Amino acid sequence: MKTILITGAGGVVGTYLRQELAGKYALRLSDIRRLKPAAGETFVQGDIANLNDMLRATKGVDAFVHLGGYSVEGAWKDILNANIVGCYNAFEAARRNGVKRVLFATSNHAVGFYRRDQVIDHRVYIKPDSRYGVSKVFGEALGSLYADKYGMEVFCMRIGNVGTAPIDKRRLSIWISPRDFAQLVTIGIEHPDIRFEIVYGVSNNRRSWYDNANAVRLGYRPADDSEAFAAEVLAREQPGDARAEVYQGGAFVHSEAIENPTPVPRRRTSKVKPRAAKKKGGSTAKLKATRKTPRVED
Ligand code: 15L
Repeated sequence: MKTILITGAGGVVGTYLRQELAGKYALRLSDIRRLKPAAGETFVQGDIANLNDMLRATKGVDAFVHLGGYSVEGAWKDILNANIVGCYNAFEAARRNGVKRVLFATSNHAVGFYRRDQVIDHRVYIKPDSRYGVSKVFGEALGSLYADKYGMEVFCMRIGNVGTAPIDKRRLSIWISPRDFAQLVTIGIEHPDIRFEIVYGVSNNRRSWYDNANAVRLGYRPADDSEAFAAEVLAREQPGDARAEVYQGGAFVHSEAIENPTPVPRRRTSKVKPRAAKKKGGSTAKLKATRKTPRVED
């Protein structure tokens, strides 16, 4: 069984991924905060801004899913440490430890300044909508360098918004279900012919802004479509900022700081420990993001 490192394993996306990949891989989790590994998991606590921590985490793994970092728009020093220094450490530690296959969690915000009336593919010129988006472009560029210069195999997923349901109108176009995300990650781990690829991490949404032909070429067959939630989502939608409505990145195009809109999922089994699920008897859909300041390694 392959051993897969997941950084930022305690965040929203990491928690879903652990649930979806359980039993398929030996999972090595890493996070800045302590996590309790379940059966089939091991844990290495570490800060991605520290190269030595990343060298410990990447030792002996077959592939590396780099989710760790600052997950929304925020202060430059936070983005710099987590997403620029942290991303460099991730690729460099993988290289030094001979880990060829790296899956990088980039974001729709690398291209968030494209308009909503445009359909874009993986070859378009980058148009980041925030400092956060710029940091994701940096990670893509670094991945390209490490692929060309050091022969690494780099799979960049421009993730939309991962969750069990889309949370608003914008997310109807960029939503990805946990099982579709796991399918994409599995392609990134298993596909025999990856050098450097960019794909969109979105489900098969009718309202998508992406031509995800590159993911389809590599075998991606997403099972879910946000349209099933559209009536409910649109009925509760409030009019937003006019500028944000024009661009794919939404509020990221004008805000200086953004809260993570997605709560960490409640555990599905007793194996994964939840963080945000504080309300007694509350469902995932009812939970609000309890965190005021987004953390490093989300
Ligand atoms: C992202 O890149 C963030 O990591 C996530 O928290 C969401 O804000 C998402 O984009 C989004 O655009 O909804």
